[in-house]
Amino acid sequence: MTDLSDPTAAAQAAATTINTNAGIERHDIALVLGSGWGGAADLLGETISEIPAAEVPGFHAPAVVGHGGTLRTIRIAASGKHALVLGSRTHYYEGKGVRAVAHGVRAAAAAGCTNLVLTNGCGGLNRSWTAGTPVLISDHINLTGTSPIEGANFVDLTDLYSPRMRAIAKEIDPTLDEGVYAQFTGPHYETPAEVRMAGILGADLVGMSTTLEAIAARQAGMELMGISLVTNLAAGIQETPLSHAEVIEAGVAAGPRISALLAEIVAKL
Ligand code: 8IG
Repeated sequence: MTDLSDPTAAAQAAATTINTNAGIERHDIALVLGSGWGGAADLLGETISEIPAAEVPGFHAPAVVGHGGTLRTIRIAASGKHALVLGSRTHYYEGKGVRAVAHGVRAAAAAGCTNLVLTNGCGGLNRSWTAGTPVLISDHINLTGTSPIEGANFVDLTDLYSPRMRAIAKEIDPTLDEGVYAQFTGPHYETPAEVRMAGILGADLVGMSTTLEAIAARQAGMELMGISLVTNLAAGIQETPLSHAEVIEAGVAAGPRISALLAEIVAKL
């Protein structure tokens, strides 16, 4: 396993493995699949290659059951472009450090990807979002207390979640709502008081991923969007305790809708 002491070199090494394995010079669009999104890439197009994450420099096997562990190359019929599907992500709560969290996105950028779709499963604060509702991320609140950027690099995050890509998604599904995503470190879910706090701060969605990757992607010059699958109402908003089984179930139920949505978005990029 390549260490991440030089994040740029590690991303470059991973990109070489990824592009060589796929037999192409570059990829165009990257997708990171979060909880509930595992099957959502199946409609994108023809899979031309696949590699276990553990065989790509700087990557490692996923920590969570229900998170896939491969990197897949899919040829998109509509455009002839190549999508790189990262079937798993490294979460900050794994304790591998923020370089490990950002590595997948940096590798995708080094592999040539200029567009990125970040997906996740999360808790929702809006009662009208029943389990299985996809929500576009309009902006984020990073509550992790850290950044993937090191040194005095003052990266602008205005319009981080591309208005152009969001417009494409809403054109495809005009019923899509938008919301502000707050990233907590996890791995525990929030207390009801923390969920109320997040709401007061302006969050509509609470989760354990995405914001650090989005920041790294912006630094790398990618145009990105995020889509959350609300797999549960956030703690205290739903009456029953949160369970990982419920998260998986909501993803399965939402599968057809989110798969079609993702495929149509990617075809238009
Ligand atoms: I799936 O309710 C999923 N991931 N922080 N809170 C946080 N992360 C989550 C939640 C949630 N649901």
